Amino acid sequence: DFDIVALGEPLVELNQTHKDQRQYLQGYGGDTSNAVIAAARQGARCAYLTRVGDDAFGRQFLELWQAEGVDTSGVRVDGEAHTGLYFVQHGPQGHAFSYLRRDSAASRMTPADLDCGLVERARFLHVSGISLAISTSACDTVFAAIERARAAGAQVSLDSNLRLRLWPVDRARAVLRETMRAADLFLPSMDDMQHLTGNDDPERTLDWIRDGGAAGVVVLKLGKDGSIIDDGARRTAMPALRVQAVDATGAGDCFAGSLLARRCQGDSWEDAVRYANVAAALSTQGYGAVDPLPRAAEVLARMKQPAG
Ligand code: KDG
Repeated sequence: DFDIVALGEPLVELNQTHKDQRQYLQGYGGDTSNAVIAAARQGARCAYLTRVGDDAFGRQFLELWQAEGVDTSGVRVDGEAHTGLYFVQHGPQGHAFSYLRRDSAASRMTPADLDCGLVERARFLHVSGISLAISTSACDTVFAAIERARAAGAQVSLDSNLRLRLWPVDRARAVLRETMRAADLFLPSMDDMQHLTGNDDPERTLDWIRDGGAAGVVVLKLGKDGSIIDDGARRTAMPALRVQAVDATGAGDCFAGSLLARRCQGDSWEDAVRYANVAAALSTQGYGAVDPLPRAAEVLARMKQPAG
C-alpha cells in the first residue's frame, strides 16, 4: 500500500543556467511528479499515475521514478503522443516558464487509466490545479480518482497550482471550487487565490474558501510571509524560512510532498508545515525542480541549526 498516490503531468525541464543564456540544463518537472519525488525522498511510499509518450523522455521519466522508489505500475506509455516539456528562463523578476505540452501524453489520460487500482491503496491521493487544467479528459480522471479515493477511505490533497495559460479564469475558479470541497487538505497559494477571488487579504481568502464549502484542513501559502494553517477550528500563522534562492522552481511541490510525507509519519499539521518549510527552502538552493529536492537527513540536519 502507499502513503501517497499522485496524478498529473510530468514535463521534461530545460532550465536556463546563469552562465550562458542559450545553455539549458535538462531536468525533470511537472508539479505532481515533483511532489511525489519529494515525498519519496522523505521516506514516503509513493506511486504516480500518468501517461508518458513512447519517446526518450518518457523512458527517462520511468527510470527516474523507479530510481526514486516511486511505483510506476500506473504509468501508461501512450504511443500516439509525446511527453510534454517546458523551459525555465531566469530574469530580474524571478523565473518564467514556457511550455510545449499541448496534446501531450498526460493530457490524454482517461478515467479508465484508474483501473489499475492504485488510488484505492493510498492514504492520500494528491492532485493539483494543473492535473485538472491540462484537458477535459484529465479533469474527468481527477474527479473519478477523487470518487474512488473517497469510496476507499483515502484522503484527498489538492494544490491550487493555477496556470492561466491552460484554462480561462472562470473555469479554473469553478472547477477548483468544486474540487476543494472534496479535499481533506487544500494547499492554495495567496497568488493563485488572488487571481480567483480578486482580493489579497489572507483572512478574507480563508473565509472565501470556507464559505465555498471547503471542510478539510487548509494551508494558505503566503510566500515570504510563511503560511496559515486553518484546521477548521483555528488559524495558526507559520513563519517562512528565509533563504537566498537560486531557482524556486518546484519549491511549492516540495512543500506539498514533504508535508504529506510527514503527515503520514505522524506529524501534527504544525510540525509537518515546519518541516515542509525547511525542505522547500532547501529545494531552492540549486537549479531545477527535482535535482535539488532534499532528502530527510538534510532537512533534519537543517532543522537542528539555529534559525537565521
Ligand atoms: O511547480 C513547478 C512546476 O510548475 C513545473 O515543474 C512545471 O508542472 C509544471 C507546470 O505546469 O507549470
